[in-house]
This record gives sequence, C-alpha cells and structure tokens, in this order.
Amino acid sequence: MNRTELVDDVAMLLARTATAHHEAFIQVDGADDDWSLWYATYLQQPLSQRLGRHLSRIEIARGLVELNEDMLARRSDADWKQVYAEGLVDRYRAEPEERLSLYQFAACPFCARVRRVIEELNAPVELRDVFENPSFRDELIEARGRPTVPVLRCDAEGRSRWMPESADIIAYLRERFG
Ligand SMILES: N[C@@H](CCC(=O)N[C@@H](CS)C(=O)NCC(=O)O)C(=O)O
Repeated sequence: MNRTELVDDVAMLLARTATAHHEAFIQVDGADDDWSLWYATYLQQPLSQRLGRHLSRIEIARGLVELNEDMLARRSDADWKQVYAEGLVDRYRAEPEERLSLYQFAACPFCARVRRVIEELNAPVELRDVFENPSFRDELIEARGRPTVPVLRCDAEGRSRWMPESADIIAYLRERFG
C-alpha cells in the first residue's frame, strides 16, 4: 500500500473511531476530556496493523493530542481526519526494510576508509568484493556505467539506489547509524 492509500485507509479508520466514540458518549453529545485515551484504545490494534509496528496507547494518545493542538493553533479548517491520518502515518509508519551493501575491494584506500567506519558503527552493511566476485563488478558497471568503488547500494521496496564517493557514504552511514 502506498502512502496515499494508507492515509485514506487511516482516515476512514478515524471516521469509524469518531462515530464509535460519539455513540459511547451520546448522552453528553460526545463531550469527553479524555477522548485521546479512548481513541487510542480503540485505534491501537487496527492502527498498529496498518502501520506495520506495535504502537502503545500512550504513543497514539500523545500523537492525537499534538495533532489536535497543532490544528487548533493553525486554525485549520481542513478535514481533521485527513490531517490526523497524514500525521499518524508520517510519525509512526515502520521504516521500509532496507538492505545495504558496499561494493569495494581490499586494497582500495577509499574502500578501507568506509570499511573502518562500518566497523566502528557496527553498521549492517554487506561487503561485496568486486575482484573476488566478478558478478559484483558486472552489477556495478551495469548500474553506474563504470567500475569505480566504493559504492554503497541501498535496496528497499524493490528499488536499488547506488551511492558513490567515500565521503558521501561515510556521511550517510554516520547520519543513520552514528
Ligand atoms: N573520489 C572517490 C575515489 C574512488 C576511487 O578512485 N576508487 C578507485 C579505487 S581506490 C577505483 O575504483 N578506480 C578504478 C576506476 O575508477 O575505474 C571516492 O572517494 O570514493
């Protein structure tokens, strides 16, 4: 499910939650100081399932309160369900699984610099030696049109991103795992 579909789905879930809350508090026309806790309890299971990770009720309640305060502060008259759904998805959606591999070879000093940082950070990066395994070199040339190493390959959601330049790779790894 892409982000737009997920946001629409969560907005529908919020609409159902609002209806259920209103029914539960019908005698006071929906008035409830602790609405965020009630919502969080109702949302916990279906929202966790949609966003791909376990969410605590406190986490959801806090997110709802902050989104509510933000909307009030901005005096926004946008559809609250859409705004909350976007906020919840962007805050709490599980990061897509990403696989990192470094195309490199032992005697290359730029590669050695990156390998040292991988070790220092204990970063989950597979080392792919382009001399030991010629198919790695072929993949690199096919993707980039040249065999220069080091190159970090990031695979996520069926797509590959190729990042050359040792300094850029090191900055990226430090940012992510430092
Ligand atoms: N500016 C690049 C330099 C990379 C570089 O010069 N790599 C050498 C190996 S140490 C290489 O792959 N040379 C072969 C080529 O470019 O075809 C970096 O910092 O990553």
